[in-house]
Amino acid sequence: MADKIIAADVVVTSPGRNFVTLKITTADGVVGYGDATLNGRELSVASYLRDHVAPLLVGRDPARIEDAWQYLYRGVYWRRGPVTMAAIGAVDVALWDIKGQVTGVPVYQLLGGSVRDRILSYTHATGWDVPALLESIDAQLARGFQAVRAQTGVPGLDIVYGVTRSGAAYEPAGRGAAPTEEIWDTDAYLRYAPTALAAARDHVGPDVKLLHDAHHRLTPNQAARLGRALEPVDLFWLEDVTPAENQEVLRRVRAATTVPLAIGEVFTTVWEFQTLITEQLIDFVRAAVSHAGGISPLRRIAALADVWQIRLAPHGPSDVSPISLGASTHLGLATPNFAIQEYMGYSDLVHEVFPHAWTYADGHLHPGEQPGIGVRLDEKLAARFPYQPAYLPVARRRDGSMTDW
Ligand code: CS2
Ligand code: MG
Repeated sequence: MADKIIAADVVVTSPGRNFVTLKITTADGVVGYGDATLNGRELSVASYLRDHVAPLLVGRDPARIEDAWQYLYRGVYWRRGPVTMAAIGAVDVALWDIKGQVTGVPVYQLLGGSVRDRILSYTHATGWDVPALLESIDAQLARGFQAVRAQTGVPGLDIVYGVTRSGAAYEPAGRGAAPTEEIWDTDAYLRYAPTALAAARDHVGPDVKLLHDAHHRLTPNQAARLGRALEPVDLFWLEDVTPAENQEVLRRVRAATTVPLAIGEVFTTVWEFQTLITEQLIDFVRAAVSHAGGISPLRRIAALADVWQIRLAPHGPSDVSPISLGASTHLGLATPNFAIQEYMGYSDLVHEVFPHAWTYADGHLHPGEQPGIGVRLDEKLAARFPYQPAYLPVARRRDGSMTDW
C-alpha cells in the first residue's frame, strides 16, 4: 500500500502543442501521471486542478481511486462539463498509475487482465484532392494501418477540417491570440464527400476499414442523406454527423440509413450517452479517458454500451496526450466491447517528452508491461517548452454567421 498523497502538481508544456499533466506524489515517492489537456482551454483545467483539486488530494489515500472519483464528481455541486471532467480524469488516471506501480503490475491486469492480444488502431489520411488523399491512404497502409480515416478538401473552400493544402501534418489548434476563422459550406461538402470516399473505396479494395468524420456539421436530414449516399462505400463508421446535443434527432438519421455511426468525443459523462446507447442510435462510443473523467467512468460507459451491442472506440487525436493514449490501451486490452483506438500519432519531440511503454506495430497498439500506465513525463525537457496560447478554429457560413466547427 502506498503512503498518503503529499503533492499534486500541474505541468503545462508545449512541445509543438499544449499538454496539461497532473503529477501526484505519495509520501513514499511513488509518482502517478494523468492527462488534463483540453484543447484551446488548457489553462482553465490547470487552474481547476491547482486551485480546487490539488489541496483536496493532499493527505488522501491514493489506493481509494473510486472514492476519490465519487468525491470529486458527486462532491461538487456544479458538476460535469469538460473542464471539471478533464480534471477528474487526470486524477483518476494518475491514481490507477500509482496503484499499478505499488502492486507491480500494468493497469490492464488490475482491470481484469487482457481479453485480446493487441488493439486495432486507425489513423488519419488527408489529401486536399482525391489523388492526394489516395497517396496519403497508401502511405498509412504502408505503415501497417488496416483502418484509415479519410478526409479531403472541398472544391470552393479554402480551409477544411482535417486537411492541409500542403500535405503537411494536420493540427487543428493554431497558435496565436485568437482562433482562425474558417468559411464552411455544407452543401458543397455534401456534393463532394461521397465521390471522394467512393474513390477511396475503389482504390483500397474491400478489406481496408475506411472511416470518415463529418465533425458535427450536418442537420439530421443532411446526415440521413449523407449516410445513404455512403452506404455503397461500406464505411467502418461515419463520425459526429450532427452536434448530437439534441439526441432525439438521431432517431431520424438511424431510421434512414444503416451506415455505422460513431459519436461522443466531446461528451464527458455516461449521462450524455444514455439516450444514444439505450435507443441504439449509435454503433460506437467515442469518449476519451481524458475528457470523460478517466478509466473508472469509461468502464461504466463501456458496460452500459455492451448491453446494447455498442462498442467503445476512444478518441485519440494529437490533443489527447501520450498518457491518455496509454491509459486507453490498458482499458482496451481489458474491455470486451472495445473496438478500435484512434491513433493520430505524435511528433518525435512529444514522444521524448512523454517516454512510454506502449507500442505501435502493424496497425495495432499494446500498452506494454511496465507497472502502472507506463507513461512518464520528462519534466526537464517539458520545462523547455512553456505554454503557448492556442485555439481551435471557429467556422462561419458564407453569409458570415457562426456555425459549428
Ligand atoms: C477529431 C479531433 O480525432 C477526431 O476525431 O474530431 O481531431 C478533434 O477535432 C480535436 O480533438 C479537437 O480538439
Ligand atoms: Mg472526431
